[in-house]
Amino acid sequence: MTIFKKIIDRDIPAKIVYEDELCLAFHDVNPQAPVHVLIIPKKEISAVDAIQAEDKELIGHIFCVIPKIAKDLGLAEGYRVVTNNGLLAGQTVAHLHFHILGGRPMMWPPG
Ligand code: DGP
Repeated sequence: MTIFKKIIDRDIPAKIVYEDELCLAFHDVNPQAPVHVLIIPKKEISAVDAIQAEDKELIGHIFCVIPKIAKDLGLAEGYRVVTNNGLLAGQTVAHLHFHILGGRPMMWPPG
């Protein structure tokens, strides 16, 4: 079981900013920007690589929710959505998550 499943189950605390039947969003414990929120499916999907065709609606739903969260967090001027897939990309938690980063200018290319 991952740490994010424990957050979904309320076994460990998190600063939750959004929740519905399909997904949960909460502040990252190690923020890389003034605003750094993670949005995760409640379904246990380990990574982008593990997304199945049956998850299309769920993933689409998450991307419909992201702009609402960004607006609520005051990111009208722009924000970045990032997902790390696999070790080389720096994925450290094996539960699919999208980082929502904002509140400062973002560099490109990313590191
Ligand atoms: P990634 O490296 O893409 O797998 O991102 C995992 C993120 O999860 C990382 O930015 C730190 C965050 N994180 C890890 N453990 C916890 C936790 O227990 N609570 C919260 N809120 N965030 C966590």
